[in-house]
Amino acid sequence: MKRRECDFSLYLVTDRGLSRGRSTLEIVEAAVRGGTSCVQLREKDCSTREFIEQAQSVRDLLQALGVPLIINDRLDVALAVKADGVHLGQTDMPLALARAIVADTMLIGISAESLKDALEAEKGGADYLGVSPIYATPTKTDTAPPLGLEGLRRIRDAVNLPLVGIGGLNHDNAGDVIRSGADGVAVVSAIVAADDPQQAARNLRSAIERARQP
Ligand code: TZP
Ligand code: MG
Repeated sequence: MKRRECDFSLYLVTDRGLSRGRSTLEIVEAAVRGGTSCVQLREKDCSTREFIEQAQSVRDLLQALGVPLIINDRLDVALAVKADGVHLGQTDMPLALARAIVADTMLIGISAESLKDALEAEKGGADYLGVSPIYATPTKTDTAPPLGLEGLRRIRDAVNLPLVGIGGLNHDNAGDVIRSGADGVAVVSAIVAADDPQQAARNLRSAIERARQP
């Protein structure tokens, strides 16, 4: 996958703690079959060895399905498994250092929690922004205050990069996020914790496509 070719429409972020006993691989496959276009593997509590093994199996699955894999936080893991990208937050490796390591071989996504973050990330050569959080969410509580749709619109008006909204999104509000200027909708619990992750992804994708109609 070349930089800037990524379809961010429906962006799944994994979370093994919310998967109700189902494997990450199972959730990812169901999500992609339901219309997920991009997957971020997010592992907060496992060893580096386990993270790499998990990333290799998710990468193999996603390659077969033609969907890009982005690794959360860990550039070393992303490089080791030849992922399509890495996603960095405001306290992770600085964008300039990550870009110096990967040059243009890998997508770099940045979490923007404010307009200032967004402008800096664009200037620094990010490939896309996770606009975070749109709404407060129990899935991640150490976040900046929610930006809401108004905050998302302000960022949309100021930057040209692809924007993916995240935080408290589901099939009821996904359309609002697209109509407020996002290129995609990122979710954790709406797919990972759903009774039927494939159907949940399908419902989200339909809401996204409906919101794109003129
Ligand atoms: N970054 C900002 S909010 C969030 C992340 C990883 C969690 C989003 O989870 P959910 O369940 O989709 O609200
Ligand atoms: Mg991070």
